[in-house]
Amino acid sequence: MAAPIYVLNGPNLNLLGQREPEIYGRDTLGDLQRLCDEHAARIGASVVFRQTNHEGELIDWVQEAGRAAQALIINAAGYTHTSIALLDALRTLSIPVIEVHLSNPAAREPYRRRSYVAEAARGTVSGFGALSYTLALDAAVKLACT
Ligand code: CA2
Repeated sequence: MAAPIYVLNGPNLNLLGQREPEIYGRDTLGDLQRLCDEHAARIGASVVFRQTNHEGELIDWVQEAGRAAQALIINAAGYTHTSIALLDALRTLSIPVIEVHLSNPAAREPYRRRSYVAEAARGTVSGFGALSYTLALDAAVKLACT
């Protein structure tokens, strides 16, 4: 059995579906997890799906992914735009890293235009709501095979 793909989610994403549906859609985090599990099964992969509101925990999981995953998909939420500690952790990985966002930060407030995560990622999928995650899974499987 191949190693799983880690899908890590950062702060406030536990509130998905409850606020700002015009920006983030109506899917809950549980819906997203189900979608990822189902899509992974279709493409012959498995997923470890987690969310945290804590920067240090996110970094612990990034390090764990480096030991246990074939690829990492990360929606670091607000930490995308602020965390050099997270960037340092991502930079230590030799597996493919894919940045993912529900919304399109480039089309929003100027402070969302800077992504530290992007500096360590092979690529970014953003702006497609839940579809961003399944597109990222497709990319992760392809990248992990090459
Ligand atoms: O679009 C994305 O996926 C973001 O990573 C979401 C982050 C935001 O800071 C990034 O710029 C883009 C915010 C996550 C907050 O999640 C909420 C979900 C529902 C209601 C309120 C916040």
